[in-house]
Amino acid sequence: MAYTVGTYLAERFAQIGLKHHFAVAGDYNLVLLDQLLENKNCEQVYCSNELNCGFSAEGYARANGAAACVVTFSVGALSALNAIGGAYAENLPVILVSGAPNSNDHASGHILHHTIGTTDYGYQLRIAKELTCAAVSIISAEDAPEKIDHAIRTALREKKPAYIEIACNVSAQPCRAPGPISALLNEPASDAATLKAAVEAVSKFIEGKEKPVILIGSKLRAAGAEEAAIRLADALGCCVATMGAAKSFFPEDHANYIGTFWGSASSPKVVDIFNWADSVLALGCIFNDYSTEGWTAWPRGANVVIADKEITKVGEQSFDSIHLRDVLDGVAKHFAGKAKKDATMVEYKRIGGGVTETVPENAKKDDKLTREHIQRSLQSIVTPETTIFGETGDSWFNVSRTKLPRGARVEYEMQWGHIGWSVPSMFGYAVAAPERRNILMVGDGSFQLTAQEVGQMVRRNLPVIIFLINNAGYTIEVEIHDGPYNNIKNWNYAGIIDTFNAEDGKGKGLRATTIGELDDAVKTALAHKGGPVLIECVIPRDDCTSELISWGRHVATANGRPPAK
Ligand code: TPU
Ligand code: MG
Repeated sequence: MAYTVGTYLAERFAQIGLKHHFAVAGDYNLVLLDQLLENKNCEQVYCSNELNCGFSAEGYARANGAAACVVTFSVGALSALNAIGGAYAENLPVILVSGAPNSNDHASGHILHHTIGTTDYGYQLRIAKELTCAAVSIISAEDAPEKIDHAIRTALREKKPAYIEIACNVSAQPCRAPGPISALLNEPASDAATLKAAVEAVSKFIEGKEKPVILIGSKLRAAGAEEAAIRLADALGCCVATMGAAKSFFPEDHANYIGTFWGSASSPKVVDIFNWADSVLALGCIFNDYSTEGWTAWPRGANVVIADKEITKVGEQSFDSIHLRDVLDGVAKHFAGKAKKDATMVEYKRIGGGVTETVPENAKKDDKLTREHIQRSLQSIVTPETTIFGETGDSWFNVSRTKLPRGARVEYEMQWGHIGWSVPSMFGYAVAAPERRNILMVGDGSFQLTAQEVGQMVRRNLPVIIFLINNAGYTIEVEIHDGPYNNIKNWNYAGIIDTFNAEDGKGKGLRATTIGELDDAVKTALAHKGGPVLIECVIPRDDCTSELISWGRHVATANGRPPAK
């Protein structure tokens, strides 16, 4: 079989397990898109714009482990690069492919359309280099295989995005055939001597402590260490909490799980236990201003072990080139059969942790809808097959409060925090995993950025349930710092689905202003076959979680620190 640069790329996509790639057409990538269409194992999925295309791929990578998106030069790619920055922040291997100027036009002095009107076409590659772990430009078929392989291999190893641009006249050029895919998937093993030293150091650290706790961070999945973290928790028997962004990265029904650690937004009793503990094992954690609640809830210092994807830091020592899962398994093995380090768990129970108070709701059908009732409704439909996407805003905290059975997943984008991320990312996730009960919780302000991708859910008949919280503005910003810029134009959100449906769509838009209307809407959504159901939930602007209010105050204080003298 004769390969071209484009069919080579498609073959590599299929080999790494991509059943789909996302695309927006433009004349710099049309021939490339033709080449990609030749491969029947990797379907082309279209998006409404390139920002959404990047986020769709980002969401696909959350479900599938990796993803790709294909856009046109500059006008497309510069929009997609925002989502690629997000994939970098969120540790997701997304391959951004951009069509590029004809190879004869590079360094020719010609001025081309879709460019900034100068004659240097290297700017996009230079920008991409800052936002990816590998960025290559292909202007001849001769070296296309090694450049494509380098970009994909690096992305998969580092769990970061990569960038490939292909001159528009090169994508259909004959190209050598791809070799075995193992060359791209093989990961170097942990350095044996370093691993042994790290396991000894961490084990000795824990032996010297009475009251350790485990804190799970959002890099745990990228490190491939979710299962190993469970084995460590089983071996130690201590309390385990997840950071805000890492919800569902540790099973919530595990006997040692105590909830979210997030300053004043923590689950009940979690801060008490962290204050009482004498040490923290921080696994794949990201400590930023938001996750530490304005630097006030930040475990650090000599009593904290920082264990990341490939580096573990204990006291004065640092160990590199070792996989986190190997470190955790080594430490778990060390403690197997020994007395449990479960003092924090005993204390947690002693102070009444883990006792869930179910406060009965005494609302009536005709009562005005409340945030609380929306959260209860969400909780009532979470199954082990459910994935919830929680957008920036009070959706973070509503989703955070939701209890998850084993198997249920939550997706957040807290490091990048781009409002509007969740709509296209949920679309991409649902393309990869349509069999799951996919639920999106998104605020009105966020929705206005990327609403178009609901149209793509309609186009592909994807059964996504969308809770659209219409609270008349940017409530999260109101809690941090208010002003007229936090007001938004109201939309008929439920009505928008008719626009997306046009003559052939099967989406449904519903509006709930009372408790009874929401209950009916949720029933309708569960019974709906094919296509998304958007439930516009109308609540007052100030009806938000207490977590948002207290967290917002801390963040405002951190933002407002005067410049150091
Ligand atoms: O629950 P609620 O009302 O806070 O959510 P909603 O309505 O989605 O409002 C979100 C408000 C918000 C803004 C404007 N959250 N963060 N921002 C700042 C921001 C601006 N632009 C982007 C791309 N991302 C942001 N996070
Ligand atoms: Mg809002």
